[in-house]
Amino acid sequence: MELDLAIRGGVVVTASDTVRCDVGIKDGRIAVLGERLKATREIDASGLLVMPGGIDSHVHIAQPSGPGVEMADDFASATASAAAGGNTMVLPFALQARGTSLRACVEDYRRKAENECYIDTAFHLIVSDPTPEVLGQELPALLKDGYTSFKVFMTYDDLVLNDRQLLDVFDVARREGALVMVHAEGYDAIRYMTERLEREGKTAPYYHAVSRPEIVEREATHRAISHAELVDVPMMIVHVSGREAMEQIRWAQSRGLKVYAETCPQYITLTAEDLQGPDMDMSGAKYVCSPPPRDTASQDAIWDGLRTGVFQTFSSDHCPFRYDSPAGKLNEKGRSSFRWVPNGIPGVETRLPILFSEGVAKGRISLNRFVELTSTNHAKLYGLYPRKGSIGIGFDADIVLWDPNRKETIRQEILHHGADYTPWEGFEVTGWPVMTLLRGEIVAENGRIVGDKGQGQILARGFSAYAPHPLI
Ligand code: DUC
Ligand code: ZN
Ligand code: ZN
Repeated sequence: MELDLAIRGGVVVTASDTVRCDVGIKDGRIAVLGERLKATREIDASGLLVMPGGIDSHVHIAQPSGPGVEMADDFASATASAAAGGNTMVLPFALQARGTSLRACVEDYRRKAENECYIDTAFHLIVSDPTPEVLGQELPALLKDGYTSFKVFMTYDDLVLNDRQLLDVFDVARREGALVMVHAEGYDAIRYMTERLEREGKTAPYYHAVSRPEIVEREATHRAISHAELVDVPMMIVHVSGREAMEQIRWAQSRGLKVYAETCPQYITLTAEDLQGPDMDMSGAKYVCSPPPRDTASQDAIWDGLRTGVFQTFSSDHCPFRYDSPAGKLNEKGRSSFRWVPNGIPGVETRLPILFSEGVAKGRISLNRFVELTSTNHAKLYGLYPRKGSIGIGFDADIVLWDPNRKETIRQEILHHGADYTPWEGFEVTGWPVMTLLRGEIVAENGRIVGDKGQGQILARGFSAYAPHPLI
């Protein structure tokens, strides 16, 4: 067979193996793993790791975020940023605004993404208005069209579902074989805390963290687990921030429940103190995200969960807003109270370097676990396996070449996102992506985007390997 491309001399790392071999690519897919492969084009990967491209299964792109507030990324800038950070696929959300059709929302997001993406994309849904029409017709039809996972919220005025609605949505997921993702923070407890803090004049960004303590996340996590157990449906708890919620998940897993969990870079590197800024000032808004980062003991707990298998995925929860902008963190109302500071931080480009550096380079997790947490499990959980998520015959040639020894300092000026800051300014890492290939074509090389907008496809997904369809 004449190969189109051979990646030669690197060390191939998958979730299970670490092997020195060449990778032969034909028609955008991996065709051969072998020694001394020849091809029309060759890439010298000596000294580099050859890993499946990162899959970030939790990002927000161009999502409406309240009156006058705008996300800092469109699909072009978000996917360029992701590619520069070693990713070959992202899974953003198509959010249903209340009172609107889920199908119309999805079509709207697709139009925004069409011909704009540098890497592959597939949408999760967000269900905010589970009407009989949505539950009975729209959701089942969309699941059949390849939108096989959806997120529900237990907080936020415009998104929160009550317990009965959660049960009804879980029931559709069970019947249809979808994977349901849950934002587990309790709405009423947060409202109570927010109003109490505001009454006391505690309105600085730091109080965002005080308004949603671990108890609030633990309670909602337990409630979501109980509902999922009652309905008998698999569930993914996203963006787990610390020990308390994690202990609920570990307990559920130890009882054999199909409860999966995700954590994010902010929960191993940031703390609530970051929200204080140098002087309890507005700069703390740069770190406002939900759930908020906790403390160093929580970080240790999260590492324990990453090591021991409580967590299946490590995602960025990229949710970018500009800091110094009336449409971002410093919007007029945001200056008056933490309640109005948009929740979310940028991170799609820095996810892999942070986990590699803090995890692999510091000896906390193995290389194979790194691949599993950043790529393979995302593909398996969200119905993309065995097309994505590993280096093996027949997989898409979505590959990152990684220099495990390169030292970098994360700085806003080297990143490609649309935000005007990074929460990790000055953070030093060991290990950096040097080349990202999508279906065998180079998209990013040494921090330069060399691919084309539209090179990425919008993919339909199969059912999750972790949420088997009841009829299979
Ligand atoms: N939940 C997310 O998943 N991302 C940003 C904000 C939020 O509440
Ligand atoms: Zn969320
Ligand atoms: Zn999110």
